[in-house]
Amino acid sequence: MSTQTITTQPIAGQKPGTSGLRKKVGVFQEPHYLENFVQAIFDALGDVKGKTLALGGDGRYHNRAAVQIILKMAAANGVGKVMVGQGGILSTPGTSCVIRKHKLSGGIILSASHNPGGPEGDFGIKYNIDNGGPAPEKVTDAIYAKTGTIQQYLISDAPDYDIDTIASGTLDGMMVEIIDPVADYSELMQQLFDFAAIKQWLAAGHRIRYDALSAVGGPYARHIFEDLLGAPKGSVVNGVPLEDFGGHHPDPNPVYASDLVDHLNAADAPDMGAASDGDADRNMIVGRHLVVTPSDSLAIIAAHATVAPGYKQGISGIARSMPTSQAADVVAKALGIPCYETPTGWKFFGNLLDAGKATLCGEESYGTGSNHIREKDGVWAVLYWLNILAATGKSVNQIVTEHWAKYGRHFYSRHDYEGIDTDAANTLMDELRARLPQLAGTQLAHRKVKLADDFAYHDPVDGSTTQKQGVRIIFEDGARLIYRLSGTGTEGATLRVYLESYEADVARHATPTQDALADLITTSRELARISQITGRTEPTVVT
Ligand code: VG1
Ligand code: CO
Repeated sequence: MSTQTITTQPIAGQKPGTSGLRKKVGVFQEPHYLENFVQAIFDALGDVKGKTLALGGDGRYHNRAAVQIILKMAAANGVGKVMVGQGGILSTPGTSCVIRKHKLSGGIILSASHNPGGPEGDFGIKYNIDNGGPAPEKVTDAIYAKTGTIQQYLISDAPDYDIDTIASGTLDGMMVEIIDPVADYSELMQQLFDFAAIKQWLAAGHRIRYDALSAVGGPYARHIFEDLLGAPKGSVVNGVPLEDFGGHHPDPNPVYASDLVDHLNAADAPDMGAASDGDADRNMIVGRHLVVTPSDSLAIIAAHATVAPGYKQGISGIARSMPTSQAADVVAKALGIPCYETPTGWKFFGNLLDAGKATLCGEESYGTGSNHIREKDGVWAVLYWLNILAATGKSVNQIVTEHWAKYGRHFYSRHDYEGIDTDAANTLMDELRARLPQLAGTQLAHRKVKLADDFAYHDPVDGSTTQKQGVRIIFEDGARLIYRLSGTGTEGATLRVYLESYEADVARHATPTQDALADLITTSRELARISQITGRTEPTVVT
């Protein structure tokens, strides 16, 4: 066995987006494509000699092949040891947990998260640093810079390594440990939540339905909810990770997880429904005839935080991404703790969590998490909700409606215009930005604009600044209209329009969301001239 030095040249477009590099599987299978990016990671990190890394992915098509390539490249680059999830399986939160628990230098996660999989689907790769969290921008920028100058990569000519047997061994001199992907994670969950109370709640006849959408959340959910907590077998559905996710679009929202929503609307509905995405960092919580918005979920968890043993001392602060509704801000104010507003993407929470400024974090895109790891965490969120239900004896609907009655309701919706022409999307954003200076003080429908800007974030911990993170129009009554382009798609551009309005009056809390937001929706389309510029009169996905 020996190290091969392979001559290569830069490949355009290897810039990581909101969460790693995502492309069509076919692109990742092109000669040198994956290898160039992996070598760029090692080069950007500097000295990887003797370091220990975690490696795994969401099990999608090309996961196993990519694990073999990365193992051989790691060996050739002098990495000391790699801990690999059995079968190449590790969820994103699972990897974060392994990195932190074993004090690793970092990890490589193979996932395009909520994007569809299979030979025609998407593949992705991201690097996490030693705190267990996504590489911050200075690291992803350094990796991208290396992809622009790469001339060669190193790879061992060793045969494929057996990644299916839990054991330790070596690959061309590098130590390899194949680990149970679920063990460390489920141990951490048992420290954080009141498993005895949840067990009792389930034993009393309450039922859950967890739809893993044939993605990586399945093995975690089956072990935790069925084996440890005693939910009847079959409570977790689509629990086996499949290379094409069984045709599911592994994005836990009411559109792509409509089957789960239908079950919760049925006569014999379980007490709670839940789903997670491709890499199990997202979650959706569903009550009977009610889908909890992720923004509300963050606020509700914050308001009930101390029911869980791991958080009984209280929370130091909350952080939410800018487009996430202000429901959490209201709870933070009531608790007398700060609420931070960050750009979209979990990497911006890392510093706040490391510094102890925030305990809970959330994004409107079905992402919730805490300082227990440095990623959002689907199964964790579901356990938190179960802990709340078990501790209060209330239903999901009761918890939500009582929360609105106490704090007011933030009506919230996201309208996605997917697969639009990239030039048209850029034109739309540029036009909007150009008009921002004139918008403040003007009237749009019956609302007056209080502030109109392009969100810039100043990290209070490391002092870095991130510009152009989304156009926001904030109205005097607290309503908000936000526009940004997705950084995770692989086809054309996706325009995301985020709509939010506040309603204090309980009598109006039962209004259907799209009705409550109707005037804001009209304003959002007219202001940005969406149909004129993109040719679309309706969004592709409304959540
Ligand atoms: C989307 C979400 C964002 C999330 C990101 C990664 O990004 O909006 O909130 O952090 O996906 O989630 P964008 O740039 O497409 O809006 V995951 O679960 O796909 O890693
Ligand atoms: Co994800």
